[in-house]
Amino acid sequence: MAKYLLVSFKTCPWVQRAAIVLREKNVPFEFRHIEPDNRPDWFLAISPHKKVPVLRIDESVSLFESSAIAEYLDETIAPRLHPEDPVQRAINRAWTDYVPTFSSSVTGVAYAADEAAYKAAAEKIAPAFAQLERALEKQSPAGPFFNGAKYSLVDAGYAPFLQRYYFLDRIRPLGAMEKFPRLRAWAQALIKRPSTHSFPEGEFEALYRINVKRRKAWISQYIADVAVAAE
Ligand SMILES: N[C@@H](CCC(=O)N[C@@H](CS)C(=O)NCC(=O)O)C(=O)O
Repeated sequence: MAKYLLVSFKTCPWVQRAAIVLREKNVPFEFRHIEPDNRPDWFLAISPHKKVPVLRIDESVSLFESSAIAEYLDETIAPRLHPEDPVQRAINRAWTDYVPTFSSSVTGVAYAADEAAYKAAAEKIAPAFAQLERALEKQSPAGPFFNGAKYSLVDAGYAPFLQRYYFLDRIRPLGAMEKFPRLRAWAQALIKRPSTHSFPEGEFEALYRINVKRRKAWISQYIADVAVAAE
């Protein structure tokens, strides 16, 4: 098997998506964490947009963009996470295309610079959740994953952001999830899945809080203790 190196910032959700796909496929890989404020020259040379993730393969090829990395891994390593049916595959791709819109509602809350920006971002969460609730009604009436029983690339795309919603809700309650039972059950199933986690859960939530504080986000003031454990 090829040698895989995943270059990462510890709390990056897009890196987490790529790591989840590697774990779902039981692929051994080296995780190399670099600091956002001190990106080494070797990294800048292989990352066109200076962003993580980069997946380096056999020390010769560098792939970037988490969606492209996920698709590449799915095309080259079993088990296939995309559905076999082309229509279902198109529907799945359409919903992974919605990840950036969905994620911006969550990260908008996390990194809002003032209360007005926080409130404006928080108001976008329920409409985004409603979209996903409707998609789940069609795709997965019985759960637990996006396509029902079988885990897919859609699950890997949303897991990091659904996890962060709970991190934010524990810093300052947002109360949006309660109105969407299917989404809530999906989020819980993803959080329970071992592949979601690159770090022990409590440690990761603390790292996330430190990152929110580092960015001097408005909600930082509500972080009394970075070490509050996950539920
Ligand atoms: N669309 C990209 C997003 C990657 C991304 O935004 N990564 C962030 C860290 S979570 C980054 O490297 N930011 C550095 C920068 O913008 O300079 C993907 O899916 O891989």
